[in-house]
Amino acid sequence: MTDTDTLETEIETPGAGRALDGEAFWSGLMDGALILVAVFLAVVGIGYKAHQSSTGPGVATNGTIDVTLSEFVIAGNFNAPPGDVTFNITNAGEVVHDIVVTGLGKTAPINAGGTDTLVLPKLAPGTYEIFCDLPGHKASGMVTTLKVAYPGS
Ligand SMILES: [Cu+2]
Repeated sequence: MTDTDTLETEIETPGAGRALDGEAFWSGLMDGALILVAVFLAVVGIGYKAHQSSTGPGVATNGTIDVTLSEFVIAGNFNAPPGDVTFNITNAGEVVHDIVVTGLGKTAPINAGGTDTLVLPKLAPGTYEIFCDLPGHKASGMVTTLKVAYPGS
Protein backbone atom coordinates (compact mmCIF):
# COMPACT_ATOMS: atom_id res chain seq x y z
CA MET A 1 0.00 0.00 0.00
CA THR A 2 2.74 2.40 0.90
CA ASP A 3 4.57 1.90 -2.42
CA THR A 4 1.41 2.46 -4.43
CA ASP A 5 0.64 5.68 -2.58
CA THR A 6 4.11 6.99 -3.32
CA LEU A 7 3.83 6.16 -7.04
CA GLU A 8 0.51 7.97 -7.44
CA THR A 9 1.95 11.02 -5.72
CA GLU A 10 4.89 11.16 -8.14
CA ILE A 11 2.71 10.89 -11.21
CA GLU A 12 0.51 13.74 -10.04
CA THR A 13 3.39 16.15 -9.48
CA PRO A 14 3.63 18.88 -12.18
CA GLY A 15 7.20 17.95 -13.15
CA ALA A 16 6.36 14.31 -13.80
CA GLY A 17 3.30 15.40 -15.75
CA ARG A 18 5.36 17.41 -18.24
CA ALA A 19 7.72 14.47 -18.74
CA LEU A 20 4.79 12.23 -19.63
CA ASP A 21 3.47 14.82 -22.08
CA GLY A 22 6.84 14.82 -23.82
CA GLU A 23 6.82 11.06 -24.14
CA ALA A 24 3.27 11.13 -25.45
CA PHE A 25 4.34 13.67 -28.09
CA TRP A 26 7.19 11.51 -29.40
CA SER A 27 5.03 8.39 -29.19
CA GLY A 28 2.39 10.14 -31.29
CA LEU A 29 5.00 11.20 -33.82
CA MET A 30 6.21 7.61 -34.14
CA ASP A 31 2.65 6.37 -34.61
CA GLY A 32 2.18 8.88 -37.42
CA ALA A 33 5.39 7.73 -39.10
CA LEU A 34 4.31 4.09 -38.89
CA ILE A 35 0.96 4.93 -40.46
CA LEU A 36 2.74 6.74 -43.31
CA VAL A 37 4.95 3.69 -43.90
CA ALA A 38 1.89 1.42 -43.87
CA VAL A 39 0.06 3.62 -46.39
CA PHE A 40 3.16 3.74 -48.60
CA LEU A 41 3.50 -0.05 -48.58
CA ALA A 42 -0.19 -0.48 -49.38
CA VAL A 43 0.06 1.85 -52.39
CA VAL A 44 3.20 0.10 -53.66
CA GLY A 45 1.50 -3.28 -53.20
CA ILE A 46 -1.56 -2.23 -55.21
CA GLY A 47 0.65 -0.84 -57.97
CA TYR A 48 2.61 -4.09 -58.11
CA LYS A 49 -0.55 -6.20 -58.41
CA ALA A 50 -1.92 -3.95 -61.15
CA HIS A 51 1.34 -4.37 -63.07
CA GLN A 52 1.23 -8.15 -62.73
CA SER A 53 -2.29 -8.40 -64.16
CA SER A 54 -1.55 -6.10 -67.10
CA THR A 55 -0.45 -8.98 -69.35
CA GLY A 56 -2.67 -9.48 -72.37
CA PRO A 57 -5.71 -11.75 -72.33
CA GLY A 58 -5.20 -15.41 -73.08
CA VAL A 59 -1.67 -15.47 -71.75
CA ALA A 60 -1.19 -16.86 -68.27
CA THR A 61 0.58 -14.36 -66.00
CA ASN A 62 2.63 -17.13 -64.45
CA GLY A 63 3.23 -20.85 -64.84
CA THR A 64 0.23 -21.98 -62.82
CA ILE A 65 -2.79 -23.30 -64.70
CA ASP A 66 -6.11 -24.41 -63.21
CA VAL A 67 -7.25 -27.57 -64.98
CA THR A 68 -10.76 -29.01 -64.76
CA LEU A 69 -11.47 -32.54 -65.93
CA SER A 70 -14.92 -33.87 -66.86
CA GLU A 71 -16.56 -36.22 -69.39
CA PHE A 72 -14.84 -35.78 -71.76
CA VAL A 73 -13.10 -32.45 -71.67
CA ILE A 74 -9.80 -31.10 -70.34
CA ALA A 75 -10.61 -27.45 -69.61
CA GLY A 76 -8.14 -24.68 -68.79
CA ASN A 77 -6.17 -21.75 -70.20
CA PHE A 78 -3.26 -23.75 -71.56
CA ASN A 79 -0.84 -20.89 -72.15
CA ALA A 80 2.25 -20.33 -70.05
CA PRO A 81 5.59 -18.57 -70.23
CA PRO A 82 8.74 -20.71 -70.45
CA GLY A 83 9.81 -22.18 -67.13
CA ASP A 84 8.13 -24.31 -64.51
CA VAL A 85 4.49 -25.02 -65.29
CA THR A 86 2.16 -26.23 -62.55
CA PHE A 87 -1.25 -27.77 -63.18
CA ASN A 88 -3.71 -27.47 -60.29
CA ILE A 89 -6.12 -30.19 -61.36
CA THR A 90 -9.70 -30.80 -60.25
CA ASN A 91 -11.71 -33.77 -61.44
CA ALA A 92 -15.19 -32.27 -61.69
CA GLY A 93 -16.47 -35.30 -63.56
CA GLU A 94 -18.22 -38.43 -62.36
CA VAL A 95 -15.56 -40.99 -63.23
CA VAL A 96 -11.82 -41.35 -62.73
CA HIS A 97 -9.56 -39.26 -64.99
CA ASP A 98 -5.88 -38.44 -65.15
CA ILE A 99 -3.49 -36.12 -66.97
CA VAL A 100 -0.60 -37.16 -69.18
CA VAL A 101 1.80 -34.69 -70.77
CA THR A 102 3.48 -36.67 -73.50
CA GLY A 103 7.09 -37.35 -72.66
CA LEU A 104 7.07 -35.14 -69.54
CA GLY A 105 4.91 -36.60 -66.83
CA LYS A 106 1.56 -37.83 -65.63
CA THR A 107 -0.66 -37.87 -62.57
CA ALA A 108 -2.00 -40.91 -60.80
CA PRO A 109 -5.68 -41.63 -61.51
CA ILE A 110 -7.80 -38.85 -59.93
CA ASN A 111 -11.12 -39.92 -58.46
CA ALA A 112 -14.33 -38.00 -59.15
CA GLY A 113 -14.26 -34.87 -56.98
CA GLY A 114 -10.55 -35.28 -56.33
CA THR A 115 -7.65 -32.94 -56.95
CA ASP A 116 -3.99 -33.33 -57.85
CA THR A 117 -1.02 -31.18 -58.79
CA LEU A 118 1.38 -31.85 -61.67
CA VAL A 119 4.61 -29.85 -61.96
CA LEU A 120 6.42 -29.76 -65.29
CA PRO A 121 9.87 -28.31 -64.68
CA LYS A 122 11.61 -25.86 -67.00
CA LEU A 123 9.47 -26.09 -70.11
CA ALA A 124 10.98 -24.57 -73.25
CA PRO A 125 8.82 -22.65 -75.75
CA GLY A 126 6.74 -25.02 -77.83
CA THR A 127 3.57 -27.05 -77.80
CA TYR A 128 2.89 -30.06 -75.61
CA GLU A 129 0.11 -32.62 -75.91
CA ILE A 130 -2.03 -33.16 -72.82
CA PHE A 131 -4.51 -36.03 -72.57
CA CYS A 132 -6.32 -38.43 -70.26
CA ASP A 133 -5.02 -41.97 -70.78
CA LEU A 134 -7.94 -43.87 -69.33
CA PRO A 135 -9.30 -46.25 -71.99
CA GLY A 136 -11.29 -44.37 -74.63
CA HIS A 137 -11.10 -40.95 -72.95
CA LYS A 138 -8.61 -39.37 -75.35
CA ALA A 139 -10.64 -40.58 -78.32
CA SER A 140 -13.76 -39.11 -76.67
CA GLY A 141 -12.21 -35.66 -76.49
CA MET A 142 -9.91 -35.54 -73.48
CA VAL A 143 -6.94 -34.12 -75.36
CA THR A 144 -5.66 -30.59 -75.72
CA THR A 145 -2.45 -28.64 -76.28
CA LEU A 146 -0.32 -26.65 -73.85
CA LYS A 147 1.33 -23.68 -75.54
CA VAL A 148 4.51 -22.37 -73.91
CA ALA A 149 5.68 -19.03 -75.29
CA TYR A 150 7.20 -15.76 -74.17
CA PRO A 151 4.47 -13.18 -73.42
CA GLY A 152 3.62 -11.22 -76.54
CA SER A 153 5.19 -13.73 -78.92
CU1 LIG B 1 -10.50 -39.24 -68.52
